[in-house]
Amino acid sequence: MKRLICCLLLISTLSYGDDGYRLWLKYDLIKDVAKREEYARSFQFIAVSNQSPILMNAAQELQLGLQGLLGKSVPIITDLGKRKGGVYLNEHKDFSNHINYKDDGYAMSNSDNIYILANKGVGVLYGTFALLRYIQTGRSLTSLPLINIPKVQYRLLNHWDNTNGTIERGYAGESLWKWYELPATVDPRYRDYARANASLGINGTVVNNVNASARFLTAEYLEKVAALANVFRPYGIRIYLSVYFPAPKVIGGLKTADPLDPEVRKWWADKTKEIYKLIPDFGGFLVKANSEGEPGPQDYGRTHADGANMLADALAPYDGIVMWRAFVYKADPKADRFKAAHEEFTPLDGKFDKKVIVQVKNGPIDFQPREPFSPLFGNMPKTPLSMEFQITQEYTGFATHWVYEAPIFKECLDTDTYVHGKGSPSGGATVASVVDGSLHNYAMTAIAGVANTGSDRNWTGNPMAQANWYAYGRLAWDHTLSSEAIANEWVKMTLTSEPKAVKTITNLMLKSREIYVDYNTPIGLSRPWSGVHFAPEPWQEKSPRPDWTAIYYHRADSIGLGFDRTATGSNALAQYRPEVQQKWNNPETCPLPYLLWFHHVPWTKKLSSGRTLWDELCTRFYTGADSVGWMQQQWAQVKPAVDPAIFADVTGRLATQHKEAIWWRDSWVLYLQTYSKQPIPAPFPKPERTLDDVKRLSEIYKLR
Ligand code: BDP
Repeated sequence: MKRLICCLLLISTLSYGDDGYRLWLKYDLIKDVAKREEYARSFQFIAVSNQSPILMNAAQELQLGLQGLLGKSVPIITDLGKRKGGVYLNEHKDFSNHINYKDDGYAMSNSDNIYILANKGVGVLYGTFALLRYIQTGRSLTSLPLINIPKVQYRLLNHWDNTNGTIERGYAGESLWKWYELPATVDPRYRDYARANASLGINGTVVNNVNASARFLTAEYLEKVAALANVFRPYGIRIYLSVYFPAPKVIGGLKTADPLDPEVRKWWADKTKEIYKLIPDFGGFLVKANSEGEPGPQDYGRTHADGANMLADALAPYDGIVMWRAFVYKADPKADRFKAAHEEFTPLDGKFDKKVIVQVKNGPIDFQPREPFSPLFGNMPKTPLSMEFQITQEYTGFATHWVYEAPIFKECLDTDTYVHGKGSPSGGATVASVVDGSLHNYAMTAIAGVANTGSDRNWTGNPMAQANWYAYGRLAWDHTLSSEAIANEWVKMTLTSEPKAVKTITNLMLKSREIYVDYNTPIGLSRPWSGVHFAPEPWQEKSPRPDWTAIYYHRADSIGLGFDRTATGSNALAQYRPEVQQKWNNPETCPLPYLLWFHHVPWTKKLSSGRTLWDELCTRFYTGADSVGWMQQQWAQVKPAVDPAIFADVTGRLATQHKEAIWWRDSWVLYLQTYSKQPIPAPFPKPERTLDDVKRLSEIYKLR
């Protein structure tokens, strides 16, 4: 009896909160009865124009959503007849006069029925998710968007996943792909992954790491990849593979991987044929070559274009593309890594096959918390360029720190490259206009995000990082959406619809990136030094390569701080248009967020803020770390409005973030002080620990 009471007590105290698995596709019952009834009147049935797998997926998703949101079971019917008061999911190629076929668009209208029209089934699927989003965010169905077309054609996730289940720079568990079980066992989770991506309009996924294993091109692994492709296909998602350039040697037994060697070319052509036999809608290849020790065409005296064009030739009979990465730099102590991609790629403009797109990271270095845009954008008019963003938080605090990334993506996309010069009538040539092809009339357009998903039950480790996957996908579809609108939408769909809490959380999200930059890399500092990229190590000076040390980037000395990239230094600024150079060239007028990216500034120099460099740095480090305390207080206020499990999870992560923000602050301040020789300005207290203390702390993360 006593044992029974104990058991009952235990059960009653266990509360199972939201585990985050459903992401933004939660479909919980709308609490407002009147609103529910109003919506319900529009959903007497779901009619489909055909029963293709993709249309049936759309219909079933809508059925699932309506069941949850409205508590109403809505039948799926295959003949609309003269029925009214329902939804008609209509795929019809004749709409091509109105909706761009190539671009997966859809149209919606609400009259006697709600109509979702598209040329392709996938367009209907996207429209269906948009309709659900309308309901999830409590919007009226009378003003559905008439036509909605994605601005970019290929919208991809890049997974940096390895054969052994690890993920390069992944912080949410193991890989989603269970290679050892595939193809016989197909985890139902793959379908939920596809649903989530389709809900955003993501239409492609590269399943393996850019530091690729040749294993993926073996017959054994291609079968596994094909099993995944089968799950993704009815959600409009094509599969792509990262390839290891010397694969013809490693698994083909050839003596060379020279892209101009006929046998090598034949090997790739045969391999590609084999792939398309298994995966008829295979998307193509992603390649990291001659970068960070990865082999490539330059090993044979050939160019990036020679390598890319060879793969394009192999893909010629099929509807596939080559995404060739521009992330390259060499271990040259005299060079500025900033300049490498521009130097290697601009001479090749116009030399790439029409099936090749060059994939460029948003900044010239490497996914820093804040970077200027890559000078390649705007300087390759004859070569389609695609954007590579990093969603996984390699440099923005792993799965612990709360950093909403939409402002990082937007900042880059909205920057003017000044290709048209100043005050041009076309109103500026933004990075987005390069990426969406409108600036140079690119024949194809693409955008990629390095995924932050993993095997953690909630997909992204930190529940708040789901918003980054979401924001990337929404911006890949439409880069004109604002960070705020996307955050607001995501919060309502994922966390709460209580207006005050929505406002508080949206505000937190919008401020989170700037707060992170302040305590991590303010005023244009960067930190791509080698290692796991977790612990602060601004003192790191030993490495096999100079550009894999910290001192290479910040250049602290007794005079000042920052990398001189003007004509007196590396002159990287010359890679930008004159108008951009003008903005950043003069340390007096260079905006503070970019100052140390381009200038070596004396410690005592007065900045536009009215403070000296040293005082400004300290102010940023201290207010940044303090602001995490503010984030904690703000988050505490939304407790009644969000799920208890998610609330507790984020509360814990914020506590760690606060501790680590102070650690970053102390590390930078104590280290830089050895050069500046300046006191910590009032009113900030001196760090409670010494430089040796913080160094010891960072060493812990290197222990085996
Ligand atoms: C860097 C990562 C490294 C990647 C590389 C890349 O530290 O793990 O392999 O980028 O993008 O940011 O290839």
